[in-house]
Amino acid sequence: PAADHAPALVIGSGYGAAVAALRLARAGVRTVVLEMGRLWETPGPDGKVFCRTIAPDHRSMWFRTRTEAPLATFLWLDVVNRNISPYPGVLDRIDYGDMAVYVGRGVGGGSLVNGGMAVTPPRSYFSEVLPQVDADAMYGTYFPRARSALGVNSIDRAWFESTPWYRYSRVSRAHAARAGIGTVFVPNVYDFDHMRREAAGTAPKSALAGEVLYGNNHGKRSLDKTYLAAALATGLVTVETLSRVRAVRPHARGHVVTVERLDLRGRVRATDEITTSRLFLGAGSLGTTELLLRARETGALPDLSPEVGRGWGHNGNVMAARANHVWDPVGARQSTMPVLGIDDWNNPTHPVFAEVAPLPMGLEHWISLYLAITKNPERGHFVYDAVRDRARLRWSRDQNGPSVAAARSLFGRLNRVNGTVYRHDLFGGNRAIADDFTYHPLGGCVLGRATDLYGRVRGHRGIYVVDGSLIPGSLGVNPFVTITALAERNMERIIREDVLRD
Ligand code: FAE
Repeated sequence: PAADHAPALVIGSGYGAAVAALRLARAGVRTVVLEMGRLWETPGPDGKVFCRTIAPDHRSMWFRTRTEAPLATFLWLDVVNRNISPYPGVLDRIDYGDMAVYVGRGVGGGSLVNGGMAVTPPRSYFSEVLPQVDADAMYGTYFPRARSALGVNSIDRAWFESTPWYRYSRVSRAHAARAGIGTVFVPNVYDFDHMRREAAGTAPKSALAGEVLYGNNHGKRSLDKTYLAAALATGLVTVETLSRVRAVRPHARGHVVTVERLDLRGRVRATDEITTSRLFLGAGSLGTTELLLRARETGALPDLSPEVGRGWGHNGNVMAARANHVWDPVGARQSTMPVLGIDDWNNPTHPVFAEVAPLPMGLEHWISLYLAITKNPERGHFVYDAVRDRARLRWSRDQNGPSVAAARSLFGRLNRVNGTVYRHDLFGGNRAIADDFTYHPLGGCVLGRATDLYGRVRGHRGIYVVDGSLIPGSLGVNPFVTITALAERNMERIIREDVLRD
């Protein structure tokens, strides 16, 4: 049964939301977390919580009859996707026409499905993106705090150099070196000690069993194991699952939210209202932006800034794959947790930071796969579709031009120097570069525009944005460490100035 009043209410349970819940609870504030997805802790009939990436079942995707994996085909055959029965699965794909966005659903948000890469952006680019934020404080205090609470660790270099599970990374490193381009090791939240025990056969396999995207059964320090576990341990936090927030409006006690309680078939079994003095929006770039846009456009929160819905970007995400020579195998065995990035970010015309991504198919395929993060100045915006009561993203395919050009510049160089070619059979449509989806939605309620410099929503007191929608569309690296660190910074201030002052 729902509490009808919560001193603090957090919507969503991803990175920003988890930080908010923990810091509020540590300050002694009773906090309710509303998450539309389920709690992922009960094993299914196969004894596992999550299904396998290459054999997806109902647990894989959010209310679908067929999976929609980012790599749809192999040798032009649709061998990857499966028919499934609709269920609140852990991965969602939101289609906006020219751009599709993958997000996590469940207690832990994106941390349940992502690749765990825990990258701190280069300070110079962070300052370019968020010049209003004190970089000394971020790099001295909040990034270290976030990395520590997230359980970030690094792969043992000697093991990396010798294990068959990272041959694919070493191959890409050698190819980049031949083109005169450097690589960097990237930390991860996957427990590398566990991974080594997987390799030794003394621990149950997860990263070494192809698990990623639809959840990891072992090894990964997702938020339910870190921030959210610590928040629940205070005894002051309640998480209500299958609870989707639809609307927010003002109320004598602050604000009231309308929550739809879902059943496992996606039907709304009840609609409740909860009032709160402090409302923290952590529903992610798409979720938070949609809630505020709907509230402004329906007149529920009329004084919200015109900036709500603006400044969205996909962090310049594009994917590409190269076909290597038969004498240069990448390995049938591949760990799903990326540990290497090709770092061409200082390239004056085409900056790229390309994660060397795994393609664990259990057989040798000679493919090098990359998730390239590029510097794309284009921004999209959201409009409210009153008929369907949802936000629509305005983003056209040609806005990917700078990203595709940058990726082509980097991978073209790698291909020329190594005598290799693109693979055209992986993304559908016979394309070498996949530019129609992203894993890194950012912006929509940008810090200092739709909110003040700490995420307080402009126009309505007592509403705060804590997630990736604060970041203006581009970060240059994988975003969750920055989302977490920024939430730490903002929550510290909000608790001191707003919450404890009551
Ligand atoms: P997020 O984690 O998306 O959490 C939002 C939560 O709110 C979700 O649990 C939603 O279900 C919930 N929600 C949304 N709307 C509502 C509503 N109306 N009512 C109730 N609940 C709602 O937000 N980033 C990295 O840094 N490194 C990586 O290696 C990496 N790999 C990725 C791989 C994949 C496949 C994907 C999809 C993403 C990856 N990312 C990675 C991105 C990262 O997961 C993402 O930036 C963060 O999860 C965003 O955090 P937020 O707190 O903004």
